[in-house]
Amino acid sequence: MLDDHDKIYPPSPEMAGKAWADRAKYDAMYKASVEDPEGFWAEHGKRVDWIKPFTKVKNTSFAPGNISIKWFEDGTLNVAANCIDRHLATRGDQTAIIWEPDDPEADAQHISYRQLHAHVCKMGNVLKGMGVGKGDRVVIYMPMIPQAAYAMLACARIGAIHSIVFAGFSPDALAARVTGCDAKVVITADEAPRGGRNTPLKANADTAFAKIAAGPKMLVVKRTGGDITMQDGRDFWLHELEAEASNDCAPEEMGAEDPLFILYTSGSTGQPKGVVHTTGGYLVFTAMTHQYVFDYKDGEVFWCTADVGWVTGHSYIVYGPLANGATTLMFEGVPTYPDAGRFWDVCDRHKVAQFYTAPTAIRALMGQGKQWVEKHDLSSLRILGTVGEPINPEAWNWYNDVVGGGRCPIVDTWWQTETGGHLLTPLPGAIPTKPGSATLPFFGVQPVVLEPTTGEEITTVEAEGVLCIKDSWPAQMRTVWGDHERFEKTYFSDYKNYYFSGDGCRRDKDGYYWITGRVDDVINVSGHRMGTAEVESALVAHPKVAEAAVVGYPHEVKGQGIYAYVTLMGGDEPSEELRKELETWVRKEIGPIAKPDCIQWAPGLPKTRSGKIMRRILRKIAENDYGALGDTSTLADPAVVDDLIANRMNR
Ligand code: 6R9
Repeated sequence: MLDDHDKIYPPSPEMAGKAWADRAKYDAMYKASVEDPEGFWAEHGKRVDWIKPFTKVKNTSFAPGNISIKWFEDGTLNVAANCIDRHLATRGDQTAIIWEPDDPEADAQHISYRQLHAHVCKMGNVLKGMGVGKGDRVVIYMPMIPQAAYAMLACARIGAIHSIVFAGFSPDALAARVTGCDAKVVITADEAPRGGRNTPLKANADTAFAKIAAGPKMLVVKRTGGDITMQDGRDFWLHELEAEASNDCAPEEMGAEDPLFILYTSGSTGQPKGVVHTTGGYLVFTAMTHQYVFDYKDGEVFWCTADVGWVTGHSYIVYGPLANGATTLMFEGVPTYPDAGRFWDVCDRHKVAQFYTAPTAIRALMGQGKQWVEKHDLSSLRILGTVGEPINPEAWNWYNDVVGGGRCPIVDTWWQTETGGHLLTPLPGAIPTKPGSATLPFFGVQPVVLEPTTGEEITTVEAEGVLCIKDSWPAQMRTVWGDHERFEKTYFSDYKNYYFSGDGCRRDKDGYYWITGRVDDVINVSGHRMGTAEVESALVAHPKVAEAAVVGYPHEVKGQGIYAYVTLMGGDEPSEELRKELETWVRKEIGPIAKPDCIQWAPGLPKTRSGKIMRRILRKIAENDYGALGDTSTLADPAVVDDLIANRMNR
C-alpha cells in the first residue's frame, strides 16, 4: 500500500500548457542556471530596470577566509522605482495593494499604483525632513496597514535601510533592535488592531525609547485614534508632516550591493542576528520566484497572509509582487476573527488567485472543521502555497481537498530569512508534488546533503543529512549587520565551502527534498523561529530563576511548542502563581510568541561532568520518548533524569 509519502500529484490539467513553466522548460532553465550562472542571471537580471546596467553578474566565493557575495555589483537601480514608477505608464490605475482591515465590517481599501506612488513619495519626503538620508536606518514597528508598505518603499526610495520589528515583539526587543542598528527614526502607529483587540504600539515604543541611549525620532501613524501621548520635539504625526510634504521625491540611485534592509532573526545563540539583504540580487530573485512559483499572471489577486515583520512579508507581500506589477493583498487581522471562515471570506470577496500561508494556520483551521471553508466560493483560487515549517501530510491533504477542491497545485516553499526568497519549491505546472516535500530546487539553487559529522557530500540520490547550498544565489544574505565574523562563523564554518542552512533533510529516490527540521538550537513555533537560548536568557533574568533549559517538543497546532525546564533559586518554591509570573515575564521580555507552553520545575538539570547541559536528554523527555534517551552514563548525576521523567509536564 502506498503511504502519503509515496503519493504523487501531477500538475493539474488546468495548468497544462498554461503555466509559466512546464517540466521541459523547468529542466532546461534549471540546467542553464547551474551550468552557466553568469549567462542565466545576466539574462534574468534584466527583468528589473537598471539606472546603470550591470556589466558584472556574479562575484561570489564560499571559500574559507574569503567569503564574499556580490551580484550585479556595478549596476545601479532603485527598488521603489522598480516596484512603482515603472508601472505607472501601463498600470497606473490598477490596484497595487488591497488592504483588508481587521474589522470585517470595515471597507477594504484599493490603492492604485498611482496612489501608491504619491503615498511613498510623501513619506520619503517626510523621512528626509526628519534628517534621514542614504544609508541611514529606519525601524518600522507597525500594524499590517498600507502605511507599513509605504514606509518600506519610502526607505527604499531615499536609500535608507529599513529594519522591521514585528508588532508582536515587546518594548525590550524593540529597544535592542533600534539600538542594534542605531536607527534615526522609528515609524509606528498609535495602536495595532488584531482579532478585535488593540495592541498599544505607541505606548510600547515609548517604553522602548526609555531604554535607548541615542535619541531617535518617532513618526506615528494614526490608525485607531486611541489615546496616546506625544513627546514634543521627539514624536511626530505622519498625517501632519505629510500635509506639508511634496509629492515629488526622486528615487535615489543605489548600487546593487547597497543594503536594502536588515531583518533580525533568531539563531542558536542568545542574541538575534541582523540579516542584511541588498538591492539588486534580492529584487531580481524575489520577483522571479514570485512569478514562477505562484505562476502569477497579470491582473490576478495574490495573497500572502504573513506579517511584514517576517521575511515572507518582505519578499512576497511587498517586493516580489510589486516588482511584477501585481495586485497584492495585505490583511491586518487573524485567521479566526470574527470566525474560522475569515480567510475564505477574504479569498471569496477579493477573488484571490494565489493564497500563501503557514502550516500552523492550516492545522488550526482544519481543527475547526470544513464547514467554514464550504460556506465560501473559492473558485477564484488557482495556486495554494505553504511556508515556514514542514507541513504534515494530513494538513496537506486537507488544504488540497477542502480548500483547493483538488484543483489547485500546492507549492511547499522552503526558504529562510537568510535566503531572501524560495530555494526549494515545486513550480506549479511543472513539478509533480508529494505531500510534505518541498520537492526540487528553484533556478540557480544547488542543494547538497552532507553527512553531519564528516561534512562529506552524499552523492547518492537517496540521502539523509544536513542541508547545505553549494553556490550563491542572487538573494542570499550578505552579512550580519555590524558583525561579519558572525556571518562567516554561523553559515560557513561548520561545513567548509558551503552555505549551511541549519536544517536537516532527506532526499528520496526521485531526488525530492524533505525538510526534517532544525539541527541547531532553534525551534519553530507556529512557523516563527525562536532561539532556545533567547528564551533561556529571558527566564534566568527573573530573580527567582537559578537556571533554565528550553527545548522544542511536538505540538499539534504550533508544530513545535516551547518546553522550559526551570530550576528555582534556593528558598523559592514552585507554585501556579510563579508559573504564571514566569509566563508573563517571558512575554514581556520577548513577546507573546515566546511564552513557554510548558514549564517543568526541575530540581536539577542533566549535566555532563564538565557542566554542559545535555539538551538531547531534555528533548527526549519533553517528546515523551524515554526509550531513546541514549547514553546517560556521562552525566554527573544520572538520578536527575529519573526525577524529570517522573514529573514530566509536572504531572
Ligand atoms: C521563510 C521562513 C526558516 C526556517 C527554515 C526551516 C523552516 C521554512 C519551510 C520550512 C519545512 C518549509 N521552514 N519553510 N521547513 N518546509 N516549506 O520561514 O523564514 O523565519 O527564517 O525560518 O523555517 O527550518 O530553516 P524563517
